[in-house]
Amino acid sequence: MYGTLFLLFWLAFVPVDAVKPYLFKKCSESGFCSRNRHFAEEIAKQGDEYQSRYSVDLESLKIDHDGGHLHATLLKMLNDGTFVPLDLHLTTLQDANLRVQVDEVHRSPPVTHVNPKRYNEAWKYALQSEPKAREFTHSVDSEKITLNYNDYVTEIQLHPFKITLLRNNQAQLVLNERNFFNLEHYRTREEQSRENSIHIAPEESTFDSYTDSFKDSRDDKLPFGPESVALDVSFLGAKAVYGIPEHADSLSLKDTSETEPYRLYNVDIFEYETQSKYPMYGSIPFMIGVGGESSAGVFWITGSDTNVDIKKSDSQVQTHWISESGILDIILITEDTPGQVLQSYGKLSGNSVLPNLFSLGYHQSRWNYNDEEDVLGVTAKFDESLIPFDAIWLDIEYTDDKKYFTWQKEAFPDPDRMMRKLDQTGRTLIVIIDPHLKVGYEISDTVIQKKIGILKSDGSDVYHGHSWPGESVWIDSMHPDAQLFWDEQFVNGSNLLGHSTNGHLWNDMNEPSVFNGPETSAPRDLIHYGDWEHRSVHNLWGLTYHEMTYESLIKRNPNLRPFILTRSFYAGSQRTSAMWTGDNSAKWEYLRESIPMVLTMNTVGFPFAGADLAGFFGNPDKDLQVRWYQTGLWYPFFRAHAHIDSRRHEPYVAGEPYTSYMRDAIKLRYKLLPLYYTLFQKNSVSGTPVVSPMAFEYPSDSEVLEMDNQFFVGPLLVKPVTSPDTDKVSIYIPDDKPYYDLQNYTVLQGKGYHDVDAPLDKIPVFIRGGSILITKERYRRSSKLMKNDPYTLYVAPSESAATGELYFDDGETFAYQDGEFVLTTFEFTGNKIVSTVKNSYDTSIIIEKIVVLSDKEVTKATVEQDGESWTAEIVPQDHSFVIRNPKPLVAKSWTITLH
Ligand code: NBV
Repeated sequence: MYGTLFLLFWLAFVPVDAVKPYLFKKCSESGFCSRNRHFAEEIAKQGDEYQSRYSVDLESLKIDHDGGHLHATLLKMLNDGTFVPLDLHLTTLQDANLRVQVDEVHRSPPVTHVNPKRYNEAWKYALQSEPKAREFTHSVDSEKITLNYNDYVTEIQLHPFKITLLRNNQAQLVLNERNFFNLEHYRTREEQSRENSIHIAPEESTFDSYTDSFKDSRDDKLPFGPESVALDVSFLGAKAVYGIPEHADSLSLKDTSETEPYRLYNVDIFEYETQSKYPMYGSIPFMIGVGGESSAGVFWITGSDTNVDIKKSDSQVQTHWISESGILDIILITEDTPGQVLQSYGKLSGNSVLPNLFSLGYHQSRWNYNDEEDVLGVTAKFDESLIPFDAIWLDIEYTDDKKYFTWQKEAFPDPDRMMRKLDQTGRTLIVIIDPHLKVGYEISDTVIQKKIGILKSDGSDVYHGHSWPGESVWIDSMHPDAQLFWDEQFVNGSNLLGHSTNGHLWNDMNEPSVFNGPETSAPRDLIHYGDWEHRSVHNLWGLTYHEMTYESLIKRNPNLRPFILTRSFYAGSQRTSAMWTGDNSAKWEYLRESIPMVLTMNTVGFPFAGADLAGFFGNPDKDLQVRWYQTGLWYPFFRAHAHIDSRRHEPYVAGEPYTSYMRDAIKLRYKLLPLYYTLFQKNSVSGTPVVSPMAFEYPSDSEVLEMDNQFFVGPLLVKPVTSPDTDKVSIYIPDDKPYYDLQNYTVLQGKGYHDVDAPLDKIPVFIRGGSILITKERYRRSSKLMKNDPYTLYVAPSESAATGELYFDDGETFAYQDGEFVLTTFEFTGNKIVSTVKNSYDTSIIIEKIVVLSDKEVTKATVEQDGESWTAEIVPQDHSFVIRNPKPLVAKSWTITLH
């Protein structure tokens, strides 16, 4: 009786809006994860007594010094003393340190329709091109092989197999230090289950090797049985590790000794929780370790389900990477700073595409704007309320019965006309196209008939499952013919975007989300182009889908930078898309969580990230909404979006004073567009974050390593307010420079914590002394209309000096690749401001105002440009003075002298 009462009580009070844990595998319910954790535990128990089964066969060594390659046989000893040979391949890299690959040499499962090889193509998606090798010299003794190249030394210990990477004679990374390396070689079920089988070591488990006992994946055929690959990597000297999105957790990754590992498996996680290690929509298997004087990166290149365990101690961070299938393919980077590690990562995986400028403005979305009138009505309301915005979004309901590439004719009789009208105020339309294609219309018919969909596990036919439209098939974006078919749907004049140039794309549900599939995704034994099992490409498939859309849009209009938002992503997604953190809730904890999530994306080379403002599920109260706009304006991707059941809450709906506070936040973003664009350009060439964690700016300050509620945007230090009823925040100043309040120019100075006032209308943001901030200040309805607007500079000196940088171009084409851009630096030296143009093109944009944050007495400014000179007026203000209308052309060098 008490039991029943308890159950009723529980049912009544457990929130219904929580993730459904039973849908997702825990490590203990996942064969490969549980087997490898077990293996690690058994080995750890044996300590020094443990005899590793892996050793390098010196006889097999093949070295190509000049080419930068080393091959050797890595022997895996079975119970009877015989060996399974594995191919160990090391490449010393130009843009990083080392690549290590391990594959099975003889793998001969019975011939079926499934590709028998271990999947070895993940790098083709994760990397922008094959990494360049660099030459090395080597020496060998009876215990180890040593490779020398530049400042690097790699030691390969023969038995037990272990690799140590040293830089400047300091060991930074160690592979297999704990002997957790495990590559489950091919063996039949029969061979494995024989009594005293030679294939299963005493320290191994056989749990779910040939079947999957997890309720929703019982049909998984697991044609190759156990095929996991796992390795431990120690970050010596590291105090914190970052990366491996996507998780709704802290920026600094936590120790997992007593919890679930961090799981990387792209899933449609309904109503996700905060501070959790659950898998989410995307995955980037890249981690950076930071500590003291050095930083290191580990890039674990695989497309399959992956779990990462983390163990922290005072002297190091130990990690254990466990993947379901594929070869071992890992790239290691060792540098001084996390910024340099990211730079190397960017050279490998590619940097972010330089965004179309409009996409850095504010986006207004909801599920759904109902028809043309609604779209244009919302646009007009923004204009009436003097709130700028750049893009309006259409979710799945714009289609005819969720058949993508069609329009609901009554609601949207003439999409081309609607886009033309939007274009009149410089606005863009973004429409959703999901990969599930409703069965029974020409698009899905063609996919089925051409067999360019994801195939059933027996390979016979296109797989059918359930999603929003009901029964659906999934286009297989790994298939080259799928690309050709997709191109046709986007061709100029086709049904979706007509002839418009202001239509862009949103790719959702590309994990892929399959309502009736295991863990809300595709069964792992489905088949993709190349006869690869879905199991091995799962995490990278979402990338292939949005890349296919990108290619089609480029073909449609080769000189327009496409904008694509993707929900699922993989390493490399940054090259063609933006991402957002999926279906959050209108609650304070999700506002707080959005910051570490967006920062994490910036630590793995994918800065174009944002979270739905002000929460997807539910209705935000007005304070939360205002605080979310004041936080969201800093996300590289700044979009409001809402669930179909939520009330309308566009910023003009709230009323005063809330609407004004949100308007101020949005206008601040528009004012800062030159900064965001310059930061994106920097990122696109050097991989530096757009929104940068404190730990990346001050890696040797142990105070900031765990900090994920304040950050830098270029020279701006931001501390958003993320709790209700707050009118003060404590901000950490990381150095001795002056920090100028952007609103009133008062100064905070002194390393340490400072309390600052933060009533509801206040956004705590400070310019770091020593910087020049470049802005545009005129109100326009959209970024496109700001194109020729003049600039305003804020000079924030530290010890009478400051510098700044500005990049701009036409904002939408690829002409910048042919040199059509302006890149200029600014330098303030106490009584002069000098602009030095590094690259230029013909434009008449000027500087209309310079605010110098200094109490110095100045009466006159002389401007010199192109051999001419003129004077500009000085207007003194509180804590500053203004140089009014100096009017130099921004695209040519100039000097202003202060008297
Ligand atoms: O397309 C509808 C939604 C979309 O609004 C949201 O942003 C996506 O994350 N979509 C998910 C599918 C249904 C969510 C409950």
